[in-house]
Amino acid sequence: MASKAPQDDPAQDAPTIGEPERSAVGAPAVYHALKISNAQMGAVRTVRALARVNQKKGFDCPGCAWPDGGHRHLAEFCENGAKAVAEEATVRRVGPEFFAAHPVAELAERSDYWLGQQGRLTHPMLLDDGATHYRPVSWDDAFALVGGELKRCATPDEAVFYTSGRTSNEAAFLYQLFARRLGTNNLPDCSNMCHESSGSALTETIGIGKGSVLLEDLPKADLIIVAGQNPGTNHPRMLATLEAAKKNGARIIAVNPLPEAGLERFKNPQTVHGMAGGGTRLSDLFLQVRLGGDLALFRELNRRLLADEQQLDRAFIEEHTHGFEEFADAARKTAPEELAAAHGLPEAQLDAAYREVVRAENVIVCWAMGLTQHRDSVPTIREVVNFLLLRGNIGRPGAGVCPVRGHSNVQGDRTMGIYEKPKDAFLDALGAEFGFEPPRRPGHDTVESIRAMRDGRVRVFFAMGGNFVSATPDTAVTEEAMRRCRLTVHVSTKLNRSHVVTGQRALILPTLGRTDRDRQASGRQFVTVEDSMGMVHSSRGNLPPAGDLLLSEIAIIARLAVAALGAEDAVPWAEMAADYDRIRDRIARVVPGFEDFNARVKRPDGFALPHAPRDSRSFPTASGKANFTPNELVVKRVPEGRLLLQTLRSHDQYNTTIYGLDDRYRGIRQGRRVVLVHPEDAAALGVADGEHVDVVSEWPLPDGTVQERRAENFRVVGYPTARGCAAAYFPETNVLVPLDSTAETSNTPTSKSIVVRLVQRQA
Ligand SMILES: Nc1nc2c(c(=O)[nH]1)N[C@H]1C(S)=C(S)[C@@H](COP(=O)(O)OP(=O)(O)OC[C@H]3O[C@@H](n4cnc5c(=O)[nH]c(N)nc54)[C@H](O)[C@@H]3O)O[C@H]1N2
Ligand SMILES: Nc1nc2c(c(=O)[nH]1)N[C@H]1C(S)=C(S)[C@@H](COP(=O)(O)OP(=O)(O)OC[C@H]3O[C@@H](n4cnc5c(=O)[nH]c(N)nc54)[C@H](O)[C@@H]3O)O[C@H]1N2
Ligand SMILES: [Mo]
Repeated sequence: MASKAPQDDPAQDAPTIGEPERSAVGAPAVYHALKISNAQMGAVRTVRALARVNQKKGFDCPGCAWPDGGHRHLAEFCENGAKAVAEEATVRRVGPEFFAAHPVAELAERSDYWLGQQGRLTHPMLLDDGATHYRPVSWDDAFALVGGELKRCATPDEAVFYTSGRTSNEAAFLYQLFARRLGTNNLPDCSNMCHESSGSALTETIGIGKGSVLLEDLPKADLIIVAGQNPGTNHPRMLATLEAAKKNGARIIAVNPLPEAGLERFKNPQTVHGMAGGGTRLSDLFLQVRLGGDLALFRELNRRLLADEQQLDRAFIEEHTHGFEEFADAARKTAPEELAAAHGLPEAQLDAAYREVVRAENVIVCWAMGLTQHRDSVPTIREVVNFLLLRGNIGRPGAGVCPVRGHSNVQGDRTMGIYEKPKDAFLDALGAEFGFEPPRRPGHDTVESIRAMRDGRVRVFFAMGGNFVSATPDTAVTEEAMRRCRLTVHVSTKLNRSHVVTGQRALILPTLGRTDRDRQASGRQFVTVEDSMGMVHSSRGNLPPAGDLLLSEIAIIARLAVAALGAEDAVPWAEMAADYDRIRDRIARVVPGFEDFNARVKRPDGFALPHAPRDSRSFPTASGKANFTPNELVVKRVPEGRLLLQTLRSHDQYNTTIYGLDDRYRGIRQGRRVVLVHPEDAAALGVADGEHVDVVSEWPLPDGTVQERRAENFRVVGYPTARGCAAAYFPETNVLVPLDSTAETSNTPTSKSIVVRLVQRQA
């Protein structure tokens, strides 16, 4: 299967390579952000928009899910948050003239970068059966069309309803209600490709799939381990928190195959010292682990702790945990040599890491995609929990699990019921509130949805945000799956690839973003979001909407529901859409922790959702205690002449949204088709820095044959990554990830461990 990657940006093929940087943020970062913002918004709008990011009366930053802590002051924005705002608040527009000028076949040849640069969507657009161009359509006709197609489905399970993680709590609640009112739990979301492994592992071990620390815990920690995360690019505001923790005496260990600049040193743009001086050194120890080696690393630490009885918190283990003996047996039995084959770390570094662990009273482990997107991600995160439980590091100040979420409301969407496997208690409450019997059959997650579309079992694909075609694995298979649908519908702010790889008919429904003012029948509205630490607060857009025709996500769902279910439906859709307080009244009665929602969310800093392990060291698991788990270690064997490839983000992108072509901290400019390889691996493979290669992934099939996938024309960059491990950007490399290559239990695509070989291109 050859990838036909859009090659319309000549710059994409001409990367220039310099030295990677040794620190993150500081003056150049602010300058870079303002440059992008001014180009997109103009100076006046830039100041107006950025002045309201994360302010008490402003909007929640559409960047990441890191909390903002309440002490927000005017100049506090981060570079990548500013880019996210500029991308949405741009003054460029994509209207009917644009679609008249560009046939869909031409747009399909464009890159996500080009498509995103065109501006905000302004009109509902329809691509009719056999048509070459999108044409404008009225909202009423659009809703009638979707309603009609949904009625044509033989069962409600022939439709899927995808969500990306920017959707507000109120819109998410209404959206899942609509899907379930129709009769399906087919609610895949971006979380299936993101922190699903964290949710699976944490639910099983501590009884709740969310992190157990609050922002105020980080400065109280003695040791913070940051594993599989690149906060300098993806959660820049976290660096200020780490800096504060450091000032309070915390030690930091970075666990990563790449030496990421943001984890080395931080120059805080908000302080004189940060702007002018050398900044703060962050990591005290850098463990350059192999891809997928974290289970082995934490197992090694656990083995050492178990051999050192005085290091264990016996009182906590006795009172609060279950399964200790079985876990301890398994851990004691694993041979250090076997572990070393997986993590690849020298003995001296393991000794240093162990010393940091035992001298710390309170330990927090933070992680992101480096831990969640491997085949053994769930056992890996369970092993992290074992590590914390051994010393009682859950449920006390300054300690705990800290999965760092991606999209700004991805955690809230799940809390609101965007989940293909809802709990009975949630469905019971939802059904009782609205007087109907919700479906109980589990629905499709993201990977299952693709299979179902591919096999003709799903005929209508509906997306609330996101860019399904570019975010999912196995691009060729996913594109074919989309094409097999009768109707594909996208509620979107910006043009992307999912709009141009379509079903028989396709709709683009333009919507308000975070920054846009939202006015409904009862007046000006606000929405709410939940950050990575379970804090709920309001978000209020302040810019004039990108066009007169835009509807809010909530209005779109409500009007669609009336078209599909009839005006007599038992759910008062129109009333809820007219005044979002009425949606919050319902959420308050259905979702635990949201009692008195409307009153509490008006507090300036919002409120914290309950978290039993954090609040009271009680663990709502099957055993009623925190569960130790005996995890099997499977060392990933990479055949001779092959590398393990991770697919990751550059500094100038937000998932599939490409802001620019630089990855400044890694020293790469004006190009994205690069593959980072250790110089000695490159030499051993007979390829040279600067040479162009095809990256070919190899996936063994049950019948003994090997399936190949190819991503063409990548420049080899010699880079100090861990030996045997390569790195390249997604979405260009999604073609390489086989649909069936997913994590155990969580079914997350293995975007961070793909076996590849590099094939030289003929000059
Ligand atoms: N500016 C910006 N911000 C973002 C995003 C964005 O695209 N741009 N995306 C948002 C989203 S949805 C998410 S989920 C987060 C993603 O945030 P991250 O998880 O930081 O994103 P990635 O770029 O995938 O980086 C993965 C990191 O893990 C390391 N890693 C890879 N494999 C392993 C491994 O096996 N072990 C260890 N220990 N480390 C490993 C990589 O070298 C890299 O440093 O960021 C969010 N914030
Ligand atoms: N190979 C590989 N694949 C990956 C990953 C990886 O590391 N490697 N990471 C995975 C991860 S962690 C994630 S979260 C997914 C991301 O998957 P998605 O969430 O599906 O993708 P995004 O690129 O974030 O979606 C961008 C689009 O969302 C729309 N949008 C933006 N804001 C709004 C809004 O307010 N409302 C609406 N309705 N639309 C809006 C815009 O049209 C924009 O084009 O990708 C996954 N895919
Ligand atoms: Mo994500």
